[in-house]
Order: sequence, then C-alpha cells, then structure tokens
Amino acid sequence: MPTVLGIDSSTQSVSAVVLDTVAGTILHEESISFADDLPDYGQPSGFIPGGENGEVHSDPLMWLDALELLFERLAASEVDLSQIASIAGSGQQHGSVYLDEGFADTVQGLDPGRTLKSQILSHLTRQTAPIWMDTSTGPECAEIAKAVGGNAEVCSRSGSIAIERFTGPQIRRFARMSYDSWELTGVIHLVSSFMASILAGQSVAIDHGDGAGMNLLNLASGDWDHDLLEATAPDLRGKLPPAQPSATVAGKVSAFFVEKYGLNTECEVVLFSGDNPCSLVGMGASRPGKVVISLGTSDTLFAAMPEPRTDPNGFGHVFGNPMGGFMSLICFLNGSLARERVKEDFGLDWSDFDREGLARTPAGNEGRLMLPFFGAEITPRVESRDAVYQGWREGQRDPASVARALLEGQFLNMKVHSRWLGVAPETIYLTGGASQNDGIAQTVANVFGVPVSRLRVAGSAALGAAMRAAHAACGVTLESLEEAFCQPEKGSTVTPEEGVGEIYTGLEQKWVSALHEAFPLPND
Ligand code: XUL
Repeated sequence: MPTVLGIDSSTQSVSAVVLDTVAGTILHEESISFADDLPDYGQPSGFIPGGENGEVHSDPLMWLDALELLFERLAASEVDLSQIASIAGSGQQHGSVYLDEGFADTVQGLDPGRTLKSQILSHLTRQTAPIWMDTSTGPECAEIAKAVGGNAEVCSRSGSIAIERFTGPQIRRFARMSYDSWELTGVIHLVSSFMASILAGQSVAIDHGDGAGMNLLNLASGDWDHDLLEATAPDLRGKLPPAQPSATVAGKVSAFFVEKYGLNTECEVVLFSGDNPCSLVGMGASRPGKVVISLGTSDTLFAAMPEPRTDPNGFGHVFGNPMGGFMSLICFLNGSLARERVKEDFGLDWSDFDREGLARTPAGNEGRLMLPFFGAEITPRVESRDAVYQGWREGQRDPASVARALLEGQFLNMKVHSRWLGVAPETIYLTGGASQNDGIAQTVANVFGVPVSRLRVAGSAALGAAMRAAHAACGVTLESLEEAFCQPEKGSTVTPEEGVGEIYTGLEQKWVSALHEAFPLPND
C-alpha cells in the first residue's frame, strides 16, 4: 500500500492504470475500446454516427458496460484489487448525462447480481449524452452571452466565452427542445461525475477542474454562478450537484464493486475530473512554471496558473487545476495538418524540419514570415483558407525558408496568444508526435527563450487520475509522484541558441503587425 487506480473515461475507450506508489512503478494498464470490445453499440468512435445539425451524442450505457468490462479484466489480471487504497478518474470534458430523482437511491443500492446498465437505464431522462464534439448550440451560446451582458462577462466569470460544446449551452438546448424531459430531470452529471457516482455509490459532486468547462462555474467563488444559471435554464441550480475541490474524497467505493470484483471496503473514491486537468497532473505540470505544448492534429498549450486570469480575447479556456489553483487550455487547430500541408506543397520531408534542415536558413528567417492558418483557426479566431506569406519576392518561396517560417509562425502564435496567462514559463514540456523532431524542439526553445524537454506520454489522463488518488486519499506527495512517474526523457532537453533572443523579439513584432493587417480584430 498504497496501490492506487486511475480510470480515464475518454471519447473512444475507458482505460485504467494501477500504480504502486511505494515502488514508483506502473503495475498494470488496461483499456476497453468501444470499437473493439463493445461493437454491438455501433459507436466505434465513441459517438452515435449520423448526428444532425452538429449534434454529437454518445450512449452513457456504453460507458457503464465498459466500466464493468474494465473491472472484469482487472479482476482477472495479476492485480490484487483488494490492495487498491483509492481510485480517482478522468472524463472527456463537457459531456453531460441527464438522470431522474430516483438515480440517487438506485446508485446507493446497486445490486451486484445485475448489470449497471440494467439498473441505470430507467433513470435516464435523456437517452443520449451530448459530448464535446457537439457543435449544435450556436443560438444558445448567443442567448446566454446576451443575457449576462456579453461574452467578455461570460469569460471573466466562467473562464471561457460561451462555447458550443460546453455543458451550459447544451443544457439550455435540451431544456428548450424537450421541456417535459427537462422537468423529469433531477440531476445533471458530467461524464466525470457520472462515472464517479457509480463507483462511489452516491450521486457525487462535480469537481472544479471539469466544472469549469460548463460556462456555469464562477471561477472566483468556486460555486455555480447565479446569473449564468438563470441565463441557461429554469430551475437549474436544483438539478446540479454541488461544485467541490477536485481533491475531495467522495466516500468509500460502492459495495457493488466490493462484492462483484473484490475491491476493499475501505477503498476511497476521489472526485473525478476532466481529462485535460488530469493530463496536466499526469505530465508533471500541475505546479506553475512548466508549460506543456502538445503537438497533434491540433496543437494545445496548457499550464498551471495560480490566479484565475482569463483570456481577454476569449480564445483560451480556464479550468480548475486538480492540484489547486487554475489551468489554461489553449487549442490551435492548424497543428500537424498545417505541417503536413507545407511538407506536401513544397515537396519537403520531415528531415527538412530537423536541425540540419533548419540550419539552411538563419533564425528569424531574415524577416520572412508566415501566418500559418491553412484553414479556420480558433486561436486567434480567423476564417482563413490559406497561409499568409510576407517578405519573399514574388515566386521565390524556397522550401527551406518556408519550413522555417511555418514553425516560427506556429510557435510565435502560441507565445503571443498565451501571454495572458501571466506565467513566464521556466521550462516547456513538449509532447505529441512531432516533439521528437530536434529542429522543432529547438525552434520552440528559441522562440520562447526557455529550455524544452521532451515527454513521451501515453495515457497521461489516467496516470494523472491515479496520481490524484494517491495524493488526495493517501497523502502521497506530489513531488514523489512526479519524481516516479513524470520524468522527461533522458538527454532530451534543448536550450535556446545564443543570441537569438533579440531576433525573435523583433520578429514577434513584425508577426503581430502582419496578423492584425491580414485579420483585423473588431477593435483594431
Ligand atoms: C477540451 C475538449 C477536449 C475533450 C476531449 O475543451 O473539448 O479536449 O476534453 O476529451
């Protein structure tokens, strides 16, 4: 002891990681994939195909079947489930489950002789759960923003402007379109608090980490915001669980899991949180100073923040940091798709983005720059169909300088649009496919002017959840958990090259002017 369990209920799977926090080792990992393990639901990507008008919904009963299958597999593995001291979890953010008043009683007396699905089915007042991919709530976002005095107000209270996938606008749409079912709804859970309720055998609170992704939580007070509730749906306060700190121990694990899978009656369940807040912990970046940049289809930047600052432009989001304080999440849609596009269009290969490839052009590219938005971007919010190039003579865009301009443009964009965080990064942790490329890592170090270390992370949300279980319920220190489970790859650190600081200060000014010229903001 303590052995702890982290569960990640994500879009395409439900996964588990078991940690031995004394030895500092991962004992076991397990994953149930909706495509491979539960094909009968016909939701291989985790949602019901063919949704109309931007609707993307999932079947919450599929998540329950996956949870049971996960415990069956864990019980059959080498892990002794009776040794697990605590469990915490992570859920895909923003998704919501609508249940009647009887849910609270049923979940308290779950019968191990029956499946979870068969016991919860009749308590759903909405058969499906809208998830984060849903974009159906444009009108609701506008109405909520108008009712509280504009998006700047929604953002300063809740950490984000009204966003289609966020839970508040989704709730408003449901209350309006299905008022009868709305009236039957006794409690609305997020994916995270729904799964935690099942494990804890009681309808548990929503944690501050995931709660901040609803456009309903007041960041400053840590409680539901009266005006946002009023602007969203009638009688909403009575249908929301309380909002509580992520480190809250909800209680002991439900007898259902003790009797059916051999968990210990003393095993504690810590509130679940969102996948991004849990990943922040799993990547060892939950204390301010480390910024994580994840390079994927979209690139994301996230960082811990001590204060609840919000993005004055409304591009970024603020969620609760499960370890206390707050975190930012900023998403850049033109990530690897933009890198692929330049590679294809200019006949490059990945070595052109590597150290030797980039050495063919000087840092700062002699002032040639790119606004790397090949399609619509959300940070900054611009409608674009192609990149904007500046500084080349007509018809003379050589591939080497375009490759450099792309990377410099992408990372300058991140630097400029993360400045509102008010946290000067001391180290950047780079992760995701392209992070292994030395030229890309060097460009990040040069543009931000700080060392960059590489993290190879698979399953950071489940890992972060398990670390939270150890920290909140068993008193294991964050330092020792990070030491054991979140070390950057050995020898992976790159530092800024000498003398490039001034070059990038100059280039940044030019780049920002080019941005404002090409895509003026309303108040430019
Ligand atoms: C964050 C978001 C996604 C989901 C994915 O705002 O929508 O990252 O959390 O699971």
